[in-house]
Amino acid sequence: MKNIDLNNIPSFEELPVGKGAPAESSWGVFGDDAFGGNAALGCLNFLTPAGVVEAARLVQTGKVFRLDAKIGFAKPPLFGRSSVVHNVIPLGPTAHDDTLDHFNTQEGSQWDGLGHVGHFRHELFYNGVKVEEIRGDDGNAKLGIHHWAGKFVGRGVLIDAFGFRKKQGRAVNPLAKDVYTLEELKGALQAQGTTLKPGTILLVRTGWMESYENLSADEKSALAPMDKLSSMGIEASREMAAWLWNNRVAAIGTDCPAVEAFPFNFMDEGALHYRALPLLGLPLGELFVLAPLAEDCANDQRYEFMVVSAPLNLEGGIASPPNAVAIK
Ligand code: UVW
Repeated sequence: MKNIDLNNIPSFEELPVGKGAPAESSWGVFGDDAFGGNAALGCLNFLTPAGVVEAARLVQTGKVFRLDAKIGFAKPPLFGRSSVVHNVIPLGPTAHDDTLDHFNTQEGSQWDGLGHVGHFRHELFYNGVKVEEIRGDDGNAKLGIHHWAGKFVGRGVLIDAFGFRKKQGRAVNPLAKDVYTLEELKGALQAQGTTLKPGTILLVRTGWMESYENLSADEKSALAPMDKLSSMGIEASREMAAWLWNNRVAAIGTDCPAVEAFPFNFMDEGALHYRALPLLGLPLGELFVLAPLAEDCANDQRYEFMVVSAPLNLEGGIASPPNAVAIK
């Protein structure tokens, strides 16, 4: 495994560094050999043992906030994904197993892994991994979610973009397509008195989950298909990608369906999904539960905490429920 000097990471403006790597990509920064190496971690390389120790120091009240929703909360799941079926199987008079049928790792709260989305023009995934390597006999060995299974721990920061906009007296409807701009995120951070430090797991509250939870069953069904869904999300610009990279953000998790506003044009190279996953190796988190955490942060004015996320230890996995908690 290549030893990475975190003090010597190129700035966004200096990217790319790898031979033949696409513009605005971090390919090669974390090593070329993704097998068991650092490249499979992408920006999770910004999470270090020293960062974990520092994050643990943020634990002061002992309050724990679960960041993923109950499995099956989205009825039906968004984007036409399959509905999970939970079966309790009697083993004997007083014992049981249980199984989950049709479980899609992105049916609800999720981290998008680096095998989820490749770059449509380059036809390559993060660090130049080919689609055959994701789907073929390799079993997604290079970019599987299993690489993240014991790595996703560090300092978390919440940007309450939803709360910030409401405080300014501005209208906000998270269920309609609209963008939280980079300037807004910076403004919210400043208002909160929080700064980004290298190796931050950044959480951004858009308000989408609470708005969704307030809908009737029929309204939830109506908005679930890909061509019906709309959502607020964060700006998907070069400047946003540069800001995230230059601040050494390790991952970004949000409470909306796509991190960026939806719908977005899948043939637009400027979409955050392309900027983040195949180009920067930045994990994207969606449909997180952030409202209770935001309320607590507003109460004690502390928007930083420890995040512990244990993605499924699934060899070759494409995505995973975050299995995450924030600890304050
Ligand atoms: C979409 O943008 C379709 O979201 P996901 O990352 O869940 O595929």
